[in-house]
Amino acid sequence: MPTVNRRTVLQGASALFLASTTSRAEAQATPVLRRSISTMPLNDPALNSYRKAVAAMKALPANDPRNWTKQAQIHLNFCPHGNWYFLPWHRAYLAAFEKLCRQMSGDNTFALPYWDWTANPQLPAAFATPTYNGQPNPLFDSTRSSQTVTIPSTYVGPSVMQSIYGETSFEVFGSSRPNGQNNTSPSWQRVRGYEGPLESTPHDHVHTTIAGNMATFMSPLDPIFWLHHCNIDRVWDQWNRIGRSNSQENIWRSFAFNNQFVVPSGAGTQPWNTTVASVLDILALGYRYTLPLLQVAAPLLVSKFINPGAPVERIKIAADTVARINTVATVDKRLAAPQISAFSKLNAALSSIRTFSATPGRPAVTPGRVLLFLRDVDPPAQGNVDVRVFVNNPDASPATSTEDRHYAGSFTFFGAEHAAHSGKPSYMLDITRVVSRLDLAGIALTDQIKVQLVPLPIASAPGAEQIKVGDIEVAIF
Ligand SMILES: [Cu+2]
Repeated sequence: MPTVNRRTVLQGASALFLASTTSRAEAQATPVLRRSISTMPLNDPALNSYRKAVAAMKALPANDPRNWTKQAQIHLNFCPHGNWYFLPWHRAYLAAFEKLCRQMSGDNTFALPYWDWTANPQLPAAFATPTYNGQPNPLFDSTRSSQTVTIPSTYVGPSVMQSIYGETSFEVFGSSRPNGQNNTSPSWQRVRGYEGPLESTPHDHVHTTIAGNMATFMSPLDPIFWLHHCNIDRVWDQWNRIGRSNSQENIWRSFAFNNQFVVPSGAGTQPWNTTVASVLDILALGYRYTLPLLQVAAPLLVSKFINPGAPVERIKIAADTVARINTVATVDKRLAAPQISAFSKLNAALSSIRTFSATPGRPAVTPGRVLLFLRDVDPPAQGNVDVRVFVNNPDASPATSTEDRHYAGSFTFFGAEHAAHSGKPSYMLDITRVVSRLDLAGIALTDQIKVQLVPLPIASAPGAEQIKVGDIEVAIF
């Protein structure tokens, strides 16, 4: 017979307490399940409700806060990108929108579907046709690069996601604190830090590959926006579920998002103010995701010259010793040409190694990692490029495979036309895996780390000419 101890009794008591409060709180107490759109037939109740809600929001007067364009303007006016508010802000934005969809569709159990572009990289069929059942399809957006657009696996494939799930520091996984942040003033919301791999790779690339509205800060005009961000939110949830921790820092957790969102109230709406800390528990927010999933990658092999716990060393590649990319790295102006002969190549030599001390604005990083920082990147004056990053591959060219053992990742420019964020975009790539791979292959790295940048034109965004990188730094934590 099992021993009834004090703890069991307490658990029983709290379960009873929960049961009684649940019955009072009713529907809100049961989190809705956000499901993958790839499992849904075209007439799935969730898709029917979504179509109904979107059509109703598009039909509302322009001054109604639920009006479709008004909802997109929330993103235009407030969205943080390139800093650690990126994930929690978009989570709150989606949670409020999902509630509005319930009100507008009359479906009280509506849950936003997500688009798992890793498993199903083609734009979901429900969004791709101008009509549905003989009526205009509210989920269609004619501005996309194509209605059969497929996101390349270089940006969203399993190996990209595996290394993202392998990140152990929140500020690498979910982008870093704004440069210099030292308090919770709302003015930090759109100050740039470093974009981490989740934001710069799958997130930005899905936006720019779909193009049209999706490539701008009015991207929520395209109904696929909400399913794309739902998947980003799911990736964050999965990352937490495999035991990774969010930042514990007060300047992150206590940060407030005030006067930005609205939620239903009766037949109308009311403002909804929230904080980062209040959106960390998705069950409390009223939803959950299907259970996982994850094949977690084996722990990263940390190269023998990386000494966890040692003072952080950084290899600063000073701007004056590095050929600035505008002089050596020019993308062919004839972007439509099938052969892109001109490309950028940046061979940056190690110039100095110094002891690094943490300063405000510097991400907190788990020891034993090698990070590459690309600071103050000037986007192309027009159009967009995909910038592939290689380590120690002097032969890198547009033809070099992303399967190449020197390949470290890629980034692009999302919303660069919109100057709302202070500072130029900066990116952060975790090159621990690449460095370990090269080290294991016997390629000496201790005395030189060279970085090659290969910008490639994006077919949907012709016109790009060149980019400039203000500063490159390799830091060993
Ligand atoms: Cu986005």
